[in-house]
Amino acid sequence: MKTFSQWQLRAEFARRLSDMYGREVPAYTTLVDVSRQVNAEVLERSGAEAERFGSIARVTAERHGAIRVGTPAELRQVARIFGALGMHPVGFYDLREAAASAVPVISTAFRPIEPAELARNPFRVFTSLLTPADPRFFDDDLRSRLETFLAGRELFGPELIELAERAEAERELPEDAGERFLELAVGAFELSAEPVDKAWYETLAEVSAVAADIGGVRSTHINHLTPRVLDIDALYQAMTERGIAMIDAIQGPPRWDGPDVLLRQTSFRALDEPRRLRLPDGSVTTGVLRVRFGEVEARGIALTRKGRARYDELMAETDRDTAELGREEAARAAWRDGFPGSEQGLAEAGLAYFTYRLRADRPRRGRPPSSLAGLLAEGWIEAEPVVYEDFLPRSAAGIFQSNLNGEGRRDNSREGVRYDQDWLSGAIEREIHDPFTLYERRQRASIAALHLPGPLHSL
Ligand code: OOG
Ligand code: NI
Repeated sequence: MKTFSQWQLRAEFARRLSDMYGREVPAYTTLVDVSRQVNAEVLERSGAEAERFGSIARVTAERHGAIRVGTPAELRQVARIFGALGMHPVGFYDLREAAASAVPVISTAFRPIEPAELARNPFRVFTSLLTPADPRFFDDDLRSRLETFLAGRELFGPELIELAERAEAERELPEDAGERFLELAVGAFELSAEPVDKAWYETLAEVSAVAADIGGVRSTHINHLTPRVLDIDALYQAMTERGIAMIDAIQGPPRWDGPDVLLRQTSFRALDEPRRLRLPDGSVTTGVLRVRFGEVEARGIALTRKGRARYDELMAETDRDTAELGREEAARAAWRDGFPGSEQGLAEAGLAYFTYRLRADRPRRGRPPSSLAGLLAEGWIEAEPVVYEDFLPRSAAGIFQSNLNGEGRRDNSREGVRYDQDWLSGAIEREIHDPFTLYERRQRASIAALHLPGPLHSL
């Protein structure tokens, strides 16, 4: 009998979720279509160069999603479902601090961590947890009403959780069980038809639209699904030409002549969707809520800690110079002066991660040089960029904006629970992997696998 391995479950889950979301949010389908067109054009224009950051098969199937849950117990269930798919929590993001768009959540991303698994299917899900014990957002009364409401709902049924545990433990499922698991898992993230309690939803929306989205309803849903595109500037223009209004701009590094770095993203605002609302007198009416939106992204090279610090400085410099030069010009100037314009420059300055491998046409005689720089220069090895698999807090804060109408309400004078990475890891009851460590390990493993004689100096 056929079985589903973990990666097959992951790829199948991503595909079925995408089909479901496309039926529910037609603008998403437009985004996927336009991404495909743009990718085909880039492939034609640049050939093999276009696949430096992943094969076209990987990139075409590649998606990330975002979900939001209310309690540590719900988050642990999510971790089991993603664990079944070979996805592990990586990185910690605190979106409560973001200046203009603070939202009461902390987040991590579930994704594969092994290179072979990423190559098979890199599906990742940005996962946020509400922070009811942050008194800047919730007073004691609202916090306790919220916690009572959340304790009384069930997002994932026992059958789904049991199948997830089995898939995680056995690293595969027989065909029937796999089919059932996929059906239940995709179903858990569909938008529910159950009426929404209007007064309760609005109470939370006064604090934050994101709080209402998470804690104002008795179910959860995928709130966006993001295809990957090889030229995000071309995509932005094509979407605008089709009359779809995107958020102000593209988040992340600017368009420039140097290597693609980290992550660039853009999105369109949440759309009006008809929903059934329950009024205080018990009657049900139809209204509109805006909870789901579309996003698209381009991925580039993963930066080292040092590279990331440089990146953060350049973003700050861009902010400072924006008033004078305009954002695009300020960004271009900062990057031109402050960042290497080539992959080689990035490698030499230790700003980005690469994997190295022996070249087929390397010299067959003589002693190989004893440094990576020498090996590269004399044609013994070649470097391949490591693609960035994670998210950026600032872009994430920008993406949350797609859900926000007003600023919400916040009282900065009070302090509460310290929601840091250790706290989140304790809540999930799993280790949260450090993204830099994962990239570093990958670079090291590739150097070790060169099996060159003698000690090797790094660049
Ligand atoms: C998640 C926002 C973060 C991204 O791509 O940075 C995100 C959310 O809206 O729940 O998806
Ligand atoms: Ni996203």
